[in-house]
Amino acid sequence: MERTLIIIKPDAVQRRLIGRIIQRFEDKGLVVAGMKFMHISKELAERHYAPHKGKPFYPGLIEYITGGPVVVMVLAGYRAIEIARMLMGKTFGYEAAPGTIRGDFGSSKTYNLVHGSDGPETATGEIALYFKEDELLDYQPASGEWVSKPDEV
Ligand code: IDP
Ligand code: MG
Repeated sequence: MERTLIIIKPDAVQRRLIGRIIQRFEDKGLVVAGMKFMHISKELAERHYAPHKGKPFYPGLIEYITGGPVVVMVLAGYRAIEIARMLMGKTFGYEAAPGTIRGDFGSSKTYNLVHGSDGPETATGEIALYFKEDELLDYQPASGEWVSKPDEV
């Protein structure tokens, strides 16, 4: 099963949207493989967002992601990366489609509620930033292939 790193960002935690955001991922069939509630340090934020260093929004992004506690999760499932990104919606809230997390809960460029890995290599690297392998659990959800059937044609 594919894994992706999801962060419920400080704005979503402050706005008490944790449950509703996790619900959307679960509803679609993704399962929680790991989860922690933490305050991201400046050092960790800089490692996570290293690809954006030098961009005009980078200082504000570091301030944002370190500005309060977050929920960090690894979600697992068939096509987990792509599905999570689709549920999140486009980066800027004002461009994100209704029905997506970002589209339904805000219109900000910076404060966009949720992070999700953007590809398999990014996912592997980001997961390693936040979790040790033994903190991630592999199991089959009881719904099994009624919700997600990887081998269908
Ligand atoms: P993504 O989160 O949809 O993958 P990225 O381009 O990787 O988007 O940007 C990382 C984060 O940086 C965004 O989620 C958002 O919080 C912030 N960000 C990106 N572009 C801008 C911008 O132009 N202005 C302000 N904040 C931005
Ligand atoms: Mg990104």
